[in-house]
Amino acid sequence: MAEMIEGHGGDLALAALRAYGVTEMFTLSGGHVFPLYDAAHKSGFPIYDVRHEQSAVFAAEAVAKLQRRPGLAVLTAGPGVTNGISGLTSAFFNASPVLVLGGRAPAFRWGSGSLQEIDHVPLVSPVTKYAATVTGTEEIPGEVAKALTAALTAHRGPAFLDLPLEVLFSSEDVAAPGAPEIPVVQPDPEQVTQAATLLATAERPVIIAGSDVWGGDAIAELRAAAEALQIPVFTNGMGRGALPPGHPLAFAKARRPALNEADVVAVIGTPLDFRLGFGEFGAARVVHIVDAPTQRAGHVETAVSPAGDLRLILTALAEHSGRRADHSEWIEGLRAAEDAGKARDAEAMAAESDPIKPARIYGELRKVLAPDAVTIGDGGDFVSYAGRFLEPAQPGTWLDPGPYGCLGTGLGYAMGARVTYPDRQICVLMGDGAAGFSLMDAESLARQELPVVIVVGNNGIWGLEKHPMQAMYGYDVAADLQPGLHYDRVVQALGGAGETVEKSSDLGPALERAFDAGVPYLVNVLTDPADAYPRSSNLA
Ligand SMILES: Cc1ncc(C[n+]2csc(CCOP(=O)(O)OP(=O)(O)O)c2C)c(N)n1
Ligand SMILES: [Mg+2]
Repeated sequence: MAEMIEGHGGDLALAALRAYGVTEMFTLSGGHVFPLYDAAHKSGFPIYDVRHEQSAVFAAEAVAKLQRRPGLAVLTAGPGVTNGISGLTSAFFNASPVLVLGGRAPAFRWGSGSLQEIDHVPLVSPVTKYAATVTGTEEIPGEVAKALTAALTAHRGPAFLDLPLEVLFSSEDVAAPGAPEIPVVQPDPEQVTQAATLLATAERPVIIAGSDVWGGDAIAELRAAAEALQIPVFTNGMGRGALPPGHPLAFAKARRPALNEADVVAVIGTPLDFRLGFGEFGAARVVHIVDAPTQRAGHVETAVSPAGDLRLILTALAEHSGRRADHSEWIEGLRAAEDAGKARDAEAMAAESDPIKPARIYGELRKVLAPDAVTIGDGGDFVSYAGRFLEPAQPGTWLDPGPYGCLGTGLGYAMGARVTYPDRQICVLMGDGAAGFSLMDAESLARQELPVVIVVGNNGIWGLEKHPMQAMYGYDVAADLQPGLHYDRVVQALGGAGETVEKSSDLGPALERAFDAGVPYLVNVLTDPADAYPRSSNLA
């Protein structure tokens, strides 16, 4: 006989969540969701709270991205849920298995004008894989299981459930949920063989690997495939660091020559979107390897597009036994371009200038970051530089907002990262504009003893908007911030610490102090507002 669980809706939800490996919730208080808090409080399930609901969803997303298991945000009815929609949308674009549990005005008097009465489901349906209202207390475990199964099935993504007040507060005695069963998407073996043949026989093949390779736990299989077929690998998103920086097939700087000259480009686990020039690589044939048929590109013609579990597909590529072209000359040529790019970067990262240029900040940061440090980008130009100058040494350590490009992920992602890794360096690279979205959560981090380092590239402008607007119109509006502001003092006022840096020689010691501080610490670096990230193409 199935084991029974008994309790109010909060107890039932938590029992189901635990079965799927959820170990904490991120939330901002509201009476509609009290039973979820009660269940957590009684059973020692950690609750982390924030100052804006979007930080709760971003924190849950960081947990989902870093740990490849569901992240949970609990949001109160109405504005709690609507404040979380940018977070849900980011999770949707990033294939992050986030579950948002929302409170909901009582069903029994729906339409009478209860506080915060709104039907959330139509609002969140377009940006979730599963969205439903739970109509009875006894249905809670089954609905949580359905939502999490959808979230964890490739192509992964967020799910949403809302729980009417009386459904969550009532008690029931129901069967405990069984062990999770996540379906594996089987690729078509013909297509996989076709892809393997194309790559093995190409003269100048390139692999670009993205977030789903990490999310699908296929990093080792990617490496095996690249090594077996001898193909240079570029990465983006959570794929960064998939091959360690010193690996003979790991490339970052030679992207332009690689994509201009390649005859076959395999894009694995990432969409053919603006980050990849929409999948047009000159004369190259494109192999698009995706984790589910829904992810095949509709806007560009591909040579072949195997869809299914990336571990299975990449293992098949590694085991391909047909004819292979020799790629060593191609790899050597790219290595020369890579080395030249690295030398240029090293020069920029060491350059003295007054005011400081962002490149120098990353030069100093690289000296103090441990190989397993988690770095988080939240901003415009300052984060483009982070993407260029920081080289994650391990996969699953770089968090960017992804193709939805939502500013404001910073401190939410930092909270999720700190909860995931209590002892690693966690470092947010933040624009001064981006700081406005989440800096208040320095209070949440300080109060809950979650130290992180925040490095603000403070150019006094919305740089990524001001420079293009100047170039386009010869003037700019709505692109200025107050120059020289002391964002470090904001964090000090909220229970953390920090300092302002104006000279490049002061950067190193300031960063050392920041990582040793044991409290949220903001290093406010005044940078050159005239410096603009060079954007000559949408491959940036
Ligand atoms: C929520 C949201 N609002 C607006 C934008 C548009 N946007 C993209 S980058 C950017 C400027 C960011 O400025 P800052 O954080 O100071 O970084 P900087 O470019 O100055 O280095 C803006 C406004 C966005 N991506 N997301
Ligand atoms: Mg700025």
